[in-house]
Amino acid sequence: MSEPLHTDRKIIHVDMDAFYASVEQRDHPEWRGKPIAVGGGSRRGVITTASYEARKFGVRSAMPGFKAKELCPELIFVPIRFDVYRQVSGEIREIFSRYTDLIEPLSFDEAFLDITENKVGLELGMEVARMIKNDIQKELQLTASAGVSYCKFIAKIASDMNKPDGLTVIHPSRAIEFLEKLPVEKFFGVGKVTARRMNALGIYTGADLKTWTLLDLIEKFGKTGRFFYDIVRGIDNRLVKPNRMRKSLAVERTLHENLEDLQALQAKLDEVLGKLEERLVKSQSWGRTVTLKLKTSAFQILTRSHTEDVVIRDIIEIRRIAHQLLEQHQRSSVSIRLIGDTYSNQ
Ligand code: TTP
Ligand code: MG
Repeated sequence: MSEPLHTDRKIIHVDMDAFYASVEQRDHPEWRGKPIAVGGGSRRGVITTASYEARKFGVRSAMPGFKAKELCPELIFVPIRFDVYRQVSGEIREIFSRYTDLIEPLSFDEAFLDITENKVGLELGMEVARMIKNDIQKELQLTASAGVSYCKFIAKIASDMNKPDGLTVIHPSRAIEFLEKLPVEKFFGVGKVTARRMNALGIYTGADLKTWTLLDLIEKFGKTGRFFYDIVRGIDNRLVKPNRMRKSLAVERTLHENLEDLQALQAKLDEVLGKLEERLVKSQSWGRTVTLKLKTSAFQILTRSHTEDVVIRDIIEIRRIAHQLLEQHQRSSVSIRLIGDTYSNQ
């Protein structure tokens, strides 16, 4: 049933350390070595990220500014400068392009690189990663962490393992053991809600996931179940797709007959969400907004959106929001001929 392991590729995942905060400390020497938070200075704002000095106090991305200040009274709030981060992101990409053209950016500060064949003719992925990190350090005065493995999933987890300034290689021969030990929270799409559900089922690590059949995983976790099934077995054949930074994922479906019954529409929404999850698992890109789209039998297009301040990183949470939007809307029992769902906005 499962596909063979393809372990002959070399993939690097690069992720900048405390990206916005590091750029601010680089450009403002007076903030170096100090706890800073980017954004969150307004009364109700949340912070985008914090310097490592601030993280020692427990300050984190997505935390309300007032709470961060409670944890770290010395905290300096600095304004967000998206234009500068976008510019630096371009400079980082230029460095990547010296080594390969197979670059898939996931956000301003992270990208996958396929360096199986690389422009500098190096054999070891680790050597290429080290050179990239060096270039970034020397030319941009910033640090990056890199993960190297034979597939995207493991490379991405590896880049997060020894932050900041980390370089972690997971050789294919160690992959299975590594995945078995991995806590479920590290798997794609598993946020707090899904982790709680898994824990309740006795699933805490990759090894626990592995004892489940494909059918049971699909039944409990939808399309993402198949991803879990494959990934704990080290199977991830997704290619590095150049220049494909996704802004949104959208799926919609025209119904065979107009529907106004909530339950019937919920079933259709589940189909749409299943398809969306399938694509989400492939792209593994995050968003903060879930949008429900409906077309009425009178061809009127209606959208209902919900945006969170922080990225929604949980598949069950995305489902819950979409269903809530539908329930709210269908209180007025409109006759519907098309239903769709979009997940967007990093
Ligand atoms: P991350 O790579 O998640 O975080 P980071 O680079 O700040 O820190 P780390 O060393 O752990 O990688 O995100 C990259 C940037 O995206 C981050 O600097 C700020 C922004 N961001 C938000 O705006 N909101 C968020 O919720 C998160 C997590 C990040
Ligand atoms: Mg980062």
